[in-house]
Formats: sequence, C-alpha cells, structure tokens
Amino acid sequence: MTDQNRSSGDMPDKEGDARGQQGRYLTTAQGARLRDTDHSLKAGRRGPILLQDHHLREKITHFDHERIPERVVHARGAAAHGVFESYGTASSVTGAAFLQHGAVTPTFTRFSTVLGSRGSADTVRDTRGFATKFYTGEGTFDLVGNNIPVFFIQDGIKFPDVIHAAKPHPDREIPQAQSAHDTFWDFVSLHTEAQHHTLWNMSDRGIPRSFRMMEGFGIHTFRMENAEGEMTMVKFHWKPVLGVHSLTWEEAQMVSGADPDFHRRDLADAIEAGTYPQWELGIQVLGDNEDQTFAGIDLLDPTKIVPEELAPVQPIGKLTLTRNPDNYFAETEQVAFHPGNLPPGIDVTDDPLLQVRLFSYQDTQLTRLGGPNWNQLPINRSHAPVNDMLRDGYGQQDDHVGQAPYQPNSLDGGCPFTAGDGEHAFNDLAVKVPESVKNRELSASFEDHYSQPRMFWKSMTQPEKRHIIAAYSFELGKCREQAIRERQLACLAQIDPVLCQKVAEALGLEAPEPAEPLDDRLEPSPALSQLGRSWPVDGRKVAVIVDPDEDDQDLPRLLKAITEASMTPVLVAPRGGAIAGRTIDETFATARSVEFDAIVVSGNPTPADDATPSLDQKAGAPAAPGIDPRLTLMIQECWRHAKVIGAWGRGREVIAETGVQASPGVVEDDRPATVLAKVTELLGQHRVWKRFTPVRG
Ligand code: HDE
Repeated sequence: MTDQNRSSGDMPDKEGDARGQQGRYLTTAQGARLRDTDHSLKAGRRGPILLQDHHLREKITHFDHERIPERVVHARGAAAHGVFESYGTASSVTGAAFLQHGAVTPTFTRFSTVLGSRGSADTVRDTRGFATKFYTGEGTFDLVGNNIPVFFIQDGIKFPDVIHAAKPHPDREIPQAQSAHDTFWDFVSLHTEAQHHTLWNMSDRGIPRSFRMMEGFGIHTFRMENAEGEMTMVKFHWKPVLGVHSLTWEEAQMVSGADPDFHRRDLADAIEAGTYPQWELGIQVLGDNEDQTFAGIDLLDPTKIVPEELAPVQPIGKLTLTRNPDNYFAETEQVAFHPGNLPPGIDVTDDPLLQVRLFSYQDTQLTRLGGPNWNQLPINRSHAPVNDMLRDGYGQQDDHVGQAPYQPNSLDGGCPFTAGDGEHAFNDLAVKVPESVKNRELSASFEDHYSQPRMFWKSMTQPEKRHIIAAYSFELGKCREQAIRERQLACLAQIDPVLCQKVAEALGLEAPEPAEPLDDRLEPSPALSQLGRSWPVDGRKVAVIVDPDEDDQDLPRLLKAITEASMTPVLVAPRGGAIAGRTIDETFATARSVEFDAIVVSGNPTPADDATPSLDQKAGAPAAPGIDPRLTLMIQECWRHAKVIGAWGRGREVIAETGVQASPGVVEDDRPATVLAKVTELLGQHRVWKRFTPVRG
C-alpha cells in the first residue's frame, strides 16, 4: 500500500476479495475504530491490567498464533507471480488448452532449498525446488520440480528415510541446512541409488548463483494425450534464458554470512528493476511403448535422465516472472503445490516416486495449512470455475448454496453436471497395466545405479570436475565415522577412478578398486556441462570502486553504460556520501566481494580510518602500501573466485599493488568504455574459467 492511498482512505490495490486492509482507521478485527493501541487498559496509571481489555486480548492472542508449521521439506523459499505464453508447439502431443498456440496463463512460481529451516541461508549446498502453479482455464496445473533432474530414491516409501538422514541430527539438531554430516553420507553410501543425485549435488548445480540461473526439471516422466486421443510420454525441462550458473563453494559459504537472503534478494531485486527472469519450458518427447523405456533407459526410474543428445528438449512456451508477492506469508508461505493438480491432456505415469507424491502433498497441507480448505486460500484458488461437492471443514471460506451436495440428485436439478466429450473434462488415460502379482519389488532395470553417474562425471569439464572433487573432499571431511567415508569412497570408485583417487588423497585414505567393472554404456552428454557458451548479463552486479575525493568525470557515463547493458552498478567507496551526484551504495565496511559478479576499479581511494590490517592478505603478504586492506581483499577474492576484474586511471595502481595484473580476465585500459565492453563480454561466460587449474591424475 502506498502512503498516498493510506492517507486518502482508498482501498489497497489488491485483486478480488483478498483485501486485508480497508479504510484509513485502525480497527479491531470486527471493524470498530480504535483510539489507542499503545497502552493496555489498567486500573489506574500504575494499576493491574483488566481482563476486560478486548483489544489487548485480541492483539496478543492473534500474535501468539501467527506462525504455522514450516514445510517439512523445502521450508525456505522465495516466489514470484508471472505469465506463461505458449508457443503452441506441444499441440500435436497434448490437448491441454494452456499449451495451445497463443494461450497466456497467469502463474506463481516458488523456488526453495530442501533441507534448511525457514530462516536458513540461501546459498547452502542443496537441491533447489522449482514449483510453478499455472492457473489455467481448465483447472490448475502444478509442475512441482527441482533444479536437479534425478532424485535420491526410486520409491516414495523411502522419502522419510532420506529426509531423516539429511536433516540435522536428532540429538543436537545440527548441522542446519547441510549435507556434510554423517547421517546423510551413511544413508547415501548404503543406498546406492542415491549416488546419481548426490553427484549432481556435489557438482556446481548444488550451489546456484541465482534462482534466475537454474534449470528446472519435472524429473518424472509424464504422459500427454492429444486431441485425437494419442498418448506419448514426456519429461519437462525449464531452461533459463540467462543460462545455468553457479557460485564457487568459497563464495557460497561467505555469502551465507554476508547476505543469507542472497537468492531471495536477487530474485526480488531483478523483478523490481524490470529485468524479468525468464525460462523456456521444453519437453522431451519419448513416445509410448509397453516397456516404458527410451533408448534402453527406464522412464519410470526417477534416478535416470534421458540425455538431451538422444531426445532434444523442444521448447513449448516461455515463463516470465513479472511481479513480486505483496505479502510473503499470504502468498509464498501459504501456496500449496500438488503434483496431482493436472489439466486435461496431461497425466501421471506409474513412477513409484511420483505415485507416493500424489498422496503426500494433499496430506501435508492438512497440518501445515490447518485443514482441508487450503485450496480456498487466495493464492491456491483455481482461476477456472469451481463447482465441487466438498463442504464445510476448518477454515471454510465459501457460502455454498443449494440443497444437494451429492450426486446423483434431483433436488438441485441434477446440478452440478458431469462433463461429456468435447467439454474439457479430465481424462484418466487408459494405460495398460502390466499383468503381475502384488509384491514389494522394483523391476530389475532399477538396479543400475552407476551408468548415469559415470556419464555425468565424464560429461564435466576440468573446472567442473575440480569443484566436484573439492565438494566430496569437504563433505566427507566433515564426517566423523571412518567407515562411512570408506563406504562412500567405494561408491566413488564405481563412478570414476580419478574422482575416487583425488577424494581419497584429500581424506588421507587409500582409494579402493571398483567392485564391478565400470559401466560405460552411455556416451558423455555435453549438455550436462554449464561451460562453453555466452549468456546475457541481465541483472549482474558490477562493483565500481570509486575515490570520493576525486572528481571522476567519466563516472556518470560509465554508470549509464552499465545500466544500459542491463547490469546493476554498485558504487563502493571507503566511506558513505556521494560522488558525481550519485549516492555511494556500499562502503568497504558493508560490502563483500561475493555480493558482486565483477569488479571495476576507477580510483585509488585513500584508506578509511577504520581500515585495519587484514590477515587474509594474499600469501600472508603485508598490506599493499596506501591501499585499504579491505579493497585489497575484495580484489584478491574476486581473482580467486575467477571473476572479471577491470581497471582504468588510478584504479590501475590498485591492480598493480594487489598483484593480480596481467592474468586472465584482468582488463586494464585507459578508456573506461573499452574496459567495460571487455568486462561485459567476459561476464557473459560467467567466470574466467582459465584461472582454474586442470585435474591431474
Ligand atoms: Fe516433494 N514434498 N516430495 N519432491 N517437493 C513437498 O509438500 C514429497 C519430491 C518438491 O514450494 C512437501 O507442500 C514426497 C520430488 C518441491 O511449496 C511434501 C516425495 C520432487 C516442494 C513433499 C517427494 C519434489 C516439495 C512439503 C517422495 C521434484 C516445495 C511441503 C515421494 C520433482 C513446493 C509441501 C513448494 C514439497 C513430499 C519427492 C519437489 C511433504 C513424499 C521427486 C519443489 O508433501
């Protein structure tokens, strides 16, 4: 609500009946205007408080019950409204109206970490949730996916096990939002179908740079049905227009302290700045056969992908996030997704993980949102007309009319009616169920746990492999039980000998031999690597180091050029104030290198009085003379994290003193425009990958 409409008494600008605040006066929950909300009603100025104080009791009681249980998983998240525009390219495989040519559908997307509590840091190593509600005219479609295309378990009955193992230890409730602990590695090393997902977690995918720069995957295979009643199996993919990019591990850890809300802030800032995040939705079309396989890969096994080289991802529409939520609790916290929310033309498969999810999401809301009417919360309401026969229950919002909430009936004239052919009804697809006997088993194809992890490892470039080795070394280094480390090394031996050897070296252990011959049945899939292309730099943050004591003539032009390139300049100086008519955004006391994607140095500012010598100086060297040690640290960290560094004018003195000059990705020139052009070009590749040394072995 703006101050203007608050003072004019206008209603806040909200849709539908969801207005939380009306009129300009403070009132009780019943609408009675209040004179005072700062003092309780007492028997005299210094006397006891009276039970009669209804406003006090209402205010405190409501406050006492403000919290609801956090999600049992994916508790920490951020979300945004958006719009999905269909290309119409899926119309040959699905009759879903929102996927027909030109259809435009409002959406709400929530991103999340999996393991941490609501207040945990954003940049921990973890899988990210990527859940989108499409409010289609034929009913809501929820695509409840992750940023990693495979899952830890093949059968949903194991979900409590993997989550209990990954959550903090039950005795001390530590560590928070981490997989680097004994119980997690105990489980995944014993339950080897988890090795594929774990390898993705240890790769750069586990520490995204931004929600805006993550892929999303439906993981399971779904079915589609077209207007002619033909069925096909598909997998859903979200492809970010900005490319897939990650933090380095050191950055991720530092950001957790410097800005625990890094991803949440990044998403909201980008939307507010009008650099709307976008993804293309794509499908892999996988045909239909009785085996439910594609190129020998079992499509019901959620620990397997179908490499894009075998089945290309075909774009079917574009999602644009255009609006931040008005109220975190009402929207982001109360949104409830459910993989069973499907429109006509899309259906589930018999993937045993998906089948359990179809039960769990409905069930969990009963506790989290306090009853069966959570679909009536504004954020969860269908945009298609609803005429169900569900009645009453806690939190009922609707004033249902009529006599006969049952079928068949004659008292309400038979209404509501079931839909016939051509009336957009959901069609349970007539899929043949294989003849079998009841049992608690999976098919033999699910026993292959290593062909795909090995393919993933072989598809990585050198810097990516180096990061994976470092991640395993860190995580297993945090385990206390030697037997768990050794068991996980045995799993790594089955993925790749170099990976196993390097991690074993870091742990000071012998690398075991693989128990089985290595499974090389799959070729590497270059699409799995994040490197090797150039991407738009929209919303990237560029730190501009300035000297507030110098009259920098070039600065306004430079800032304009950064903004015109859709990036965000952040002016950083030893102290606050203004330069060239612009307020300084951050000081050396508030800024950390990890908050920026690149750094350019335009001056050599005099160190501030509060500058203290830093022990973090490169190789323990003494502080460079005349340079604020926090600036030295900032530049050296940028260098270590393979970020682009630029300098001109007196900024070049800083570069020379910090010892990073003349190395890859350090751009120096007398003309700021030349420096900026080169910095922008290099930023398109995300990092200066040449700074990472290859893995030898
Ligand atoms: Fe979930 N999952 N999940 N999950 N999941 C939940 O639902 C569950 C799985 C995913 O932003 C819960 O409303 C089971 C796979 C996302 O609100 C719960 C199993 C994938 C979100 C639940 C899985 C996901 C959830 C917790 C194994 C990727 C956050 C709160 C059978 C395809 C949605 C809630 C949001 C949330 C159960 C496995 C993604 C308890 C039992 C696989 C993105 O219902």
